[in-house]
Amino acid sequence: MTPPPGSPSGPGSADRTRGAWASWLLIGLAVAAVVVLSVALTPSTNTADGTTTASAGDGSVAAATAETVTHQVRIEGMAFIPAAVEVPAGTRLVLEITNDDELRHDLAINGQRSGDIPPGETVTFDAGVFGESAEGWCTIAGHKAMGMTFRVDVTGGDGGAMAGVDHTASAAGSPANPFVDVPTPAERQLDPGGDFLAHDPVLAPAPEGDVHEIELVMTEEVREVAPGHQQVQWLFNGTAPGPVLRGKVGDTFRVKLVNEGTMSHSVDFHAGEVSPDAAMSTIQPGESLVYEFTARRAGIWMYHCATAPMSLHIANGMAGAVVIDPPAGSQLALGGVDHEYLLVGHEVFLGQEDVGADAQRVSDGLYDLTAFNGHPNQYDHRPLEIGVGESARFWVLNAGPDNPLSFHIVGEIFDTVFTEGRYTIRDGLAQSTGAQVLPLVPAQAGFVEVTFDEPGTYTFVNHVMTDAEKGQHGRIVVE
Ligand SMILES: [Cu+2]
Repeated sequence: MTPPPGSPSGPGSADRTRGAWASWLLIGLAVAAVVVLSVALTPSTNTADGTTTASAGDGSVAAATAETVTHQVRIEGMAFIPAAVEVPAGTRLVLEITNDDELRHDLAINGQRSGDIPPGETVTFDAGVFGESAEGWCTIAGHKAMGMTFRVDVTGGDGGAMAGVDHTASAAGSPANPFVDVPTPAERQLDPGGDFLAHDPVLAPAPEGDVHEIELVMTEEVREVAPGHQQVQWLFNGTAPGPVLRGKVGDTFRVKLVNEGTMSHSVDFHAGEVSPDAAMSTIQPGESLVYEFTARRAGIWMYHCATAPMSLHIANGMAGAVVIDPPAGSQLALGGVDHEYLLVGHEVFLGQEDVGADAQRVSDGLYDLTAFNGHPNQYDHRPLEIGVGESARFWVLNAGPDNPLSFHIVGEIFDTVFTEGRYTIRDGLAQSTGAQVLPLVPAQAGFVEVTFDEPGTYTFVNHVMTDAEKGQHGRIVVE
C-alpha cells in the first residue's frame, strides 16, 4: 500500500530571529505540549494500510462548531458517482460511500482517508471541514490514473482555490493536453446514450463487377472524436476512418477525388502500383483528380492522405482500408465464415473544436487516446454480436500514425492468420497450433479467424496494454 499522494504538509516554519530564540523556545515547548494533548484526544480512523491516523485534523473552534453535510457517493467501474459535490465554505462533509464495484477502493481527500471500502460495502467517511475546494482520489495503485478522482467544490467564502490537485498527472497519463480535458477511462465507460451510433464494423462483400467507380470527397467537418468531445476532422466521404473499398484481384478502381475542403489534400492507395508523381499529387480546394489503379495483389491495404505533414492529415482522420479478395480457388482463397468485421486502429489526438489535432502534439507523438474505427471504446457500448459456434474473420489495419498494434481477443486463439501477403497459420486447431496476436506496425494489416464455441463476453484489445486502456478495447457478446 502506497501512502496517499499529496498528503498535506504542515505550514512552513517561519524564520526566527536569533536574539529572541530563548523566549521562543519556551513558548514552543508549551505549544508542543498542547499539540501532543490535542492529538491524543482526537478521534482516529483506520486507514487502508492498517495504520491509524488522526481524523479531521482541524482542531480549531470553527471546525468544532461547523455544520455537517452528508452526501451519498457510489463507486462503480473505476468512478465515483457523482464525481463532485458542493459544500458551503466551513462545512464538515460526511460521505456515505457505497462500493458497487468488484474491486476494493478508498478515498483520500482534504488530508483524510476513508479507509478500505470492500466490494459491496458502505462506509461513512468524515472528510473534515472544507475551507477551500479540493480534489481527492482512490489511493489503490493505478486507480487515480483510471479516473477515480473526486472533487469537493466549496461555495461561498474565498474557497474557490483547489487544494491537493495534482496537475502533473493527466487522466491519460501523458503530459497534460493544454487544449482539452481528456475523458478519463471512467468517463469513457459511461453509457453514451441511446442515440450514439458506433461506426459499423461489419465488412460487406465486394460489389459485383471488375471496375469500381468511386468518388472520394474530402472535407473538413466537426465530429465527436471521443466521449463528450467534438473537433474538426479531415475526412474522406464524411467518415473517419474513410469508406472501405473492396474488390478482387484483377479489379480496377477508378477513384475520383474531389476536394471540397479548405486546404490541400491528396490520396495514396497502397493497394495499387502507380507512379506517385501524378496520382498522388496534392489537389487544392475546388479541384478534383482521377486516381486509377488495378489491384493485382490480395490483402488488406491502407490508403491515406499523402499531403504533408502526413502524420497530421492521418491523425485528423484521413485514412482507410482497401480489401482485395484473392482469386476463388487459388491457394490464398478465403474460407467461409459467418461474420466479417473490419477494424482500423489508430491514435486519437484531441484538440480544440475549430482546430482539430494540434500539429506540434502530433509531431511529438503526444496522443491522448486510441480507438478502433474512430471512437475510443465505442464497441464496449455497442458490442459485436456473434452466435455460439459461429466463426468470424476480423480484418485489422493499423493506421497509426505511429504506434504498433497487437490485436488480441481475450479468451480466444486465432485459428487462421493472414498478414502481409501470406498465411502464417491456417486451420490452426487441426494442426494443434494457433496465434494469440496479430502484430501490426503502422500501415500493416491482415486478418484473423476465430470460432466462438462458448457463450460469453469476449474482449478485443490492442495488447499494447496502455493503449487498450486509452480506448482500443471493445466487446464481443457470444450467445
Ligand atoms: Cu489531407
